[in-house]
Amino acid sequence: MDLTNGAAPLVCTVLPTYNERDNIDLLVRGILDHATTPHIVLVVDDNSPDGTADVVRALAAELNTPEQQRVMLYVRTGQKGLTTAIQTGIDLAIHTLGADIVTWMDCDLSMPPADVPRLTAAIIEDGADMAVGARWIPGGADVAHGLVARTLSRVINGLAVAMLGSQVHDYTSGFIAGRTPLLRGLRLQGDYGEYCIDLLGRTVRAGLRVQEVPYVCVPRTAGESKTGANLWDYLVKGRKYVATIWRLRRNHQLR
Ligand SMILES: Nc1nc2c(ncn2[C@@H]2O[C@H](COP(=O)(O)OP(=O)(O)OP(=O)(O)O)[C@@H](O)[C@H]2O)c(=O)[nH]1
Ligand SMILES: [Mg+2]
Repeated sequence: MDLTNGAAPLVCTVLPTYNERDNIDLLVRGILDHATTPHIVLVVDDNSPDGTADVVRALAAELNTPEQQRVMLYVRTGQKGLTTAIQTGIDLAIHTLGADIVTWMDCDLSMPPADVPRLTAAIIEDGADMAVGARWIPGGADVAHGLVARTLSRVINGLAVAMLGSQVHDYTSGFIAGRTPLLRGLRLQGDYGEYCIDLLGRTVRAGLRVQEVPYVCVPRTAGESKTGANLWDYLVKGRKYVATIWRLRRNHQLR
């Protein structure tokens, strides 16, 4: 779809969930309340034992009408994992729902739902191919994580900027919006932050336009982190992130 031809584009926000019962209601309502274009929220839940899917079913029953489906749920039973959940959501958003723009974010309310239209505006109004919510630019911040996690994130993102390009300063963001034609040709690969470095790195290196939108990452108040929060976990993740940056850089040089 030509986003400049005046018709309002359809945006689909993919929400990957595992045990987010106490966050998902507020998040879905927040996204729909702030939406500035036709908007569908698609929750991809990995059969969470805490009953996240039941909360989404209740929301769908309340907010959907025969004319307008605003809340959709896809429950996966045979598969688990953040990256494949997002990819499943992107595929459904594009091929089943006909979305023009797909966005996704964490569901722990650490990424403010009010910022979703700022990401889509970067595409619709400013002509970007992809928009990324960024903590490490003026106006952005991370008040969710401690000093060690913030420092490691800044060091890894500094390395990514030096090796992959300075269009992006938060390669591990996970708060993304992309045009359908771009996303249709891409497959996410890697775990958690790795997939994000890989996606943004490939997009930047392909010469496409990525626009950053500052956002403030706030602490999760309900539910538990799935990625752990001790120094060892951060170092294990960090090693994988550096390996991803290095692989992208080497592949580009070889080409
Ligand atoms: N569908 C699905 N979603 C997942 C899975 N693991 C994590 N998620 C979701 O991915 C998002 C990020 O998970 P978090 O636990 O917040 O991980 P994180 O943001 O790296 O960790 P914190 O920095 O501690 O918040 C949340 O929306 C989770 O519910 C999974 O296996 N399947
Ligand atoms: Mg989180």
